[in-house]
Amino acid sequence: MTVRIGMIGPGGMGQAHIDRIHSVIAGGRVVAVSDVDEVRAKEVAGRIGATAHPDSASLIGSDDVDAVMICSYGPAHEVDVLAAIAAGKPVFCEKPLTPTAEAALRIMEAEQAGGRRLVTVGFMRRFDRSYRQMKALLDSGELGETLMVHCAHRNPTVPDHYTWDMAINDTAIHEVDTMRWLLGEEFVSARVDKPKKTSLRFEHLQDPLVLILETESGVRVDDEIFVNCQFGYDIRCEAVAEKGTVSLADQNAIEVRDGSGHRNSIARDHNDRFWGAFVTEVQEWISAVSRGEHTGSTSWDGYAAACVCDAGVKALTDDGVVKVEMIAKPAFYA
Ligand code: ISE
Repeated sequence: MTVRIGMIGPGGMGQAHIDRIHSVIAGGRVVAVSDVDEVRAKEVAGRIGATAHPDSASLIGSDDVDAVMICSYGPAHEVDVLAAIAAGKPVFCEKPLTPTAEAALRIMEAEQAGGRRLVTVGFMRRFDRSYRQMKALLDSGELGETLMVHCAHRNPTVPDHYTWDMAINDTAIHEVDTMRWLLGEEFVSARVDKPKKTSLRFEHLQDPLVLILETESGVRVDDEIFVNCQFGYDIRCEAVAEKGTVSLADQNAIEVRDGSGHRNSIARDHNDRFWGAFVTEVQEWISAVSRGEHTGSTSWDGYAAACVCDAGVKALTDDGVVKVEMIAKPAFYA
């Protein structure tokens, strides 16, 4: 069976997913698109032989669409995720599921009322080979208990529409989810350290910043967020355990040795660095949809990440440690 996918918001991320689905991923085809920019929807639809819908509601309701992929702007996600749940269709929603925990809670309530897990959140790092190897080692217990994790998330730059809070709820949210998954526990508090700011980009951003999180058992995670670092897309992670450490290695495929020295390349963006993770993530989602199953992160993961980000955003404006407020995990997501 070919899963007929309706894509909402085929911007950069959406078009990268379309390319993957139509080239290396099996079992799915994007048959419908919609976008707030109708010209773009028609252009993308024309290029891939899909139908352009005038709006997301008509795409979700279409009998030709089996499953929905949402790649639009974060604040637009809630209404479309709720519509997909109401239509009983599996929905893959790019992160953040919603920019606030309150909105994610409404999604969880609707999904539970429908009685079926339909929502998958696009937290692709869980599918990255290196993070998976790191998790397998930590879970084996060989290094003892994990005590601390040092992360860095550096972007060469960010677009003009990037607002001050996005450092937490659009960028650090990746580490928030990946660390919840890696450590298998929830965060209880957040604090933000604000170092000297780079002069090379927007005045309205605290860039860089360091988000410091603590888990239920006391593991401390620090996450350097530097979204205008200029030089490349640089993702680092080192877990410190009782008997050793484990880190992500450099992700370069080749090393060059010549008259200028010995060097390797640095990824330019997330599609470059996490290409393999995106392919595995979307392939697993399409395969699960065709079997009538659910895979990947749930609405609970989207909600839990939003709760931590809400605390992080508060810690960015107020000083000091902010408690993470979260409901108890519903049995539906156990
Ligand atoms: C962007 O939305 C992403 O998801 C990227 O992975 C992240 O590095 C970037 O900071 C975000 O703005």
